[in-house]
Amino acid sequence: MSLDAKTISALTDRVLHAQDHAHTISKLTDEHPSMTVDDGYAVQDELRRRWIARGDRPVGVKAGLTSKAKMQQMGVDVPGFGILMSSMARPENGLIEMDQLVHPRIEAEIAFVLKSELKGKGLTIEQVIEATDYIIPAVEVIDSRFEKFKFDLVSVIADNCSSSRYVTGGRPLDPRKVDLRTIGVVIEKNGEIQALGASAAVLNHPANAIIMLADHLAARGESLPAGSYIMTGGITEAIPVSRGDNVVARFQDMGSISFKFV
Ligand code: OOG
Ligand code: MG
Repeated sequence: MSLDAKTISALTDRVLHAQDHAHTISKLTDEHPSMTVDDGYAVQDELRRRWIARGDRPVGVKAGLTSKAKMQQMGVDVPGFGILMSSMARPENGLIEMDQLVHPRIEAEIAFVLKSELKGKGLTIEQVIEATDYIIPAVEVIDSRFEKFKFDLVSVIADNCSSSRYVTGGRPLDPRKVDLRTIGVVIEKNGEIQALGASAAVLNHPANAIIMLADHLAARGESLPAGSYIMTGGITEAIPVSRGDNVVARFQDMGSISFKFV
């Protein structure tokens, strides 16, 4: 780490204010070029403390920048991780309020729900599947607090990897009964196809995102407890949305998720 606790706290104030009031800020590395990835996660830790202090509840975690399409779109070639709180969840078929957001984009992702703890470095795909209760479709609404949705790895980590809203839905599946590499997904906006892909786009197998996440947590003395909800990252590039847009994400054999931006 390169920043002291006082600076981490001041940066957390700045990011939290931008998240709460839907405004942009400049990249944190513009002012703190020596800021490290660990400093970025220290800001996330402080965000989580503040959220819990005001009554919010951690639900799980997300991996992001796990597909080539996403890495190329954002110009960052290393995955990052973020915290998912209960206040970020929105119901299927619901409305997402645009005036709480800056410049949102949507991503179709495979989510995992764990039935037992995953802990330690170098887990295998088999161990991840063994610990998984079910997989379920998810659509993440990301919303960078950085101007023009442009950032570097350190800054985006400090902004909790652009986490903003997420919608879970469709039908859960037993991960032992499907090929997790070939789940097809189609994203539609107002009835028109915007992007399509298959789940292997995420690190060849979405369970690899969870292996990387467990590695990251193990290095910090943390783990993924039973019951964790984990989003494994956008399969395709993220799609920008505007007020009035109707979104549908269709997942092969897992149903669809729809909602509207108002
Ligand atoms: C960072 C978050 C990326 C994903 O699924 O790849 C992400 C961003 O692109 O703003 O959530
Ligand atoms: Mg995502």
